[in-house]
Amino acid sequence: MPVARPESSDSRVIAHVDMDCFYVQVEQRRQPDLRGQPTAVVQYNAWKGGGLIAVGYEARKFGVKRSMRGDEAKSVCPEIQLVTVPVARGKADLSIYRNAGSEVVAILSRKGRCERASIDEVYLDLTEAAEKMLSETPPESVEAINDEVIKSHVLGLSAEPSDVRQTVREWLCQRNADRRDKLLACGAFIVAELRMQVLKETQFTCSAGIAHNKMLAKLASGMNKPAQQTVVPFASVESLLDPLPIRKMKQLGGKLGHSLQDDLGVNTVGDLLQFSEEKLQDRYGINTGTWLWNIARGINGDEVESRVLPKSHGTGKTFPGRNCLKTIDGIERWLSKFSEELAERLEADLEQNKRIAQTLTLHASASKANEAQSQKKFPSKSCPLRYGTNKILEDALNLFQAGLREYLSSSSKAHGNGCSGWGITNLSISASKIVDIPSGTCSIMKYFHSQDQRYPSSKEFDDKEIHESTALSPSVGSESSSRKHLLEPETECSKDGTKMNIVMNIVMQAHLDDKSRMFEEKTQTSFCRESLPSSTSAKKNEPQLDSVGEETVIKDAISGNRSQDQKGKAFKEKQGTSSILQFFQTQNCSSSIQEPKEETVNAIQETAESSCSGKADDTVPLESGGIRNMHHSADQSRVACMYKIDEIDPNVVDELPREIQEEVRAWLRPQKRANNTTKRGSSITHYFSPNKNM
Ligand code: TTP
Repeated sequence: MPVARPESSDSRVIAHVDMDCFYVQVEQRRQPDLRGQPTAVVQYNAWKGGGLIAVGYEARKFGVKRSMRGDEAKSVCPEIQLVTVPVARGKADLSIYRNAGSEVVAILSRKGRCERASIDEVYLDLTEAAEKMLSETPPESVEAINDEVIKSHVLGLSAEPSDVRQTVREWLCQRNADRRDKLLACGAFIVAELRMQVLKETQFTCSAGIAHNKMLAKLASGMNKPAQQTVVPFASVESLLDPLPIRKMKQLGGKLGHSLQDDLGVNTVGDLLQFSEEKLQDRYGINTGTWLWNIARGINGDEVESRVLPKSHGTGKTFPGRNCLKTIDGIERWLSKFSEELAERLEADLEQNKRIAQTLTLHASASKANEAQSQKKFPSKSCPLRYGTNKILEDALNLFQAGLREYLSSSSKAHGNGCSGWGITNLSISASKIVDIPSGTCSIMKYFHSQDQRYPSSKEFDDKEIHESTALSPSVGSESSSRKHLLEPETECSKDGTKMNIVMNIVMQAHLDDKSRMFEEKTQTSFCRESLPSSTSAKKNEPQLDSVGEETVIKDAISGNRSQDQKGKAFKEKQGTSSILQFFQTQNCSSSIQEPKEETVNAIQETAESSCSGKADDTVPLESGGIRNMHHSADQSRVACMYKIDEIDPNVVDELPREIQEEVRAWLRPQKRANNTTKRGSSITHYFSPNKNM
């Protein structure tokens, strides 16, 4: 749903930079012989020459379009060079394009806040840089204006073709202009400079839109391509928006756009101007009504987020027509490849960027075997993400099974009889809710990562763990509302919360892994699904969707990775380790560890430091790497373990592996200083007390 945000200021300078025929440029850089030749990049599937996914501008002149297949492109442009996307694991491997996008982002982010919006698009907030230029070297003082700036398209300027350059120069340098337009003129200088730098360092061209908000900048960036930039002066906003087909606007391509057309007769953005805000609110609700009223006037307060790294990692494949997947074995084979790739990318993100992802989402589309199914979408499903190829595979399969059950049951209900046929035409998994690991956590992560993932945790999902994912895009895994504030990185407070979250996660997982290991040794029963052929493991783990009551539960996000020879070494060396386990035993927390049949889930809830958050009830679920349930409910076998960060007993640190004790102590110190009302000397029992008053 669109969110109506008032503009913080209409004197912002926002740029949207979009690479030109991006994959083609990447391929032309790899194979310089292709430069200047009509070129397109085609998908891996060779049917009819493969589907075109990127078309170079030379090929566009011949009428080649992205909607064509290679054979058709050849018929309209016999000289066209078709390059197949690189392939790995039987599917397209986009890493060269992703990495090329990162090169560009690194350059563009030099001048202001930078938001990577997709593999080849970036928003920049250049307000500060433009203000600096305006005060220090305003455009009229620049003696030799670079040609790239003069080539800017300034919307609303009218001039004879022979005078265009002079008219643009005059607009850029006008002394008496509105300050907001002067800032945009400075933005044009800065963006031209950045684009030239991108070309110099990467050999890629890009186009850009420069305006006072994201919406207008994005609209403008595609207006003059390739390798050009377009500025939207204040006075031109209305004429830009007026004729735009309403369905072309972001968020209006779907139902809302249809309703505007069918119910209100609104076909262009200009048509919207005739409706009052109240009328739009009456019809579409307060938020959407205001948002519509705003966009008709070019008002958009969305901030450029500071994000140079991707928001999510996703991988998938389409299986059109007869290639659709019809068996669980087939699904598993592909999920296995996807899991491997996703795990590799998550590892790289952790290693290079110190980030962890928290949500795994599975998306699928099913072919429509009958009328009932044609009305039903295969539901996307999410769950907390566990690291490691096999764990991702296991969880993805469980998500698939859960989605399939729902899909089939609703189809057969609608159909009134059994309906078991299914065929998957599109399958993907993604990792989202990516957060930074707070500084100082890295060595801890390394500690656990240096060891194998030998002991996976719970194999079964619970209804409360598998979330319906409403997001259509793989990049956005949806979360239940009670989890929305999990590991919010924005505030210092939440950073500390995250820090502790991770530490406690590790502590819990390490201990519970230890416990499960003991159990395993005792019973000679292997929980180690990785030791089984993946198909066996996955099938054995078909989810039993038991309910655990109303509380949202969170399973582990960070796997404790431990090698066989090192397993439990650090913990077993420590006599004190057992006290945490004992505590859980006495609290019945670990009762289900003893009973593998009573598979439940882990959830430990942590209360975020209320003094920071300003909300006493700001409970944050702590993702536990454990194996069994720690959840509080009327059922005493599930105990909620609540703690406050500021009440952490420093003694708990003694229970950690020696290698990381110092680091954790350092984290706790500022917490203690920050709150001198903290009760000291509380015991581990007190600290984990399930009955603690939050
Ligand atoms: P776009 O920015 O949509 O297009 P483009 O960069 O190829 O061309 P333009 O100059 O018109 O912006 O997409 C960026 C890349 O994303 C594109 O080069 C290939 C890839 N892509 C796909 O793989 N599939 C798709 O359906 C689309 C639209 C893009």
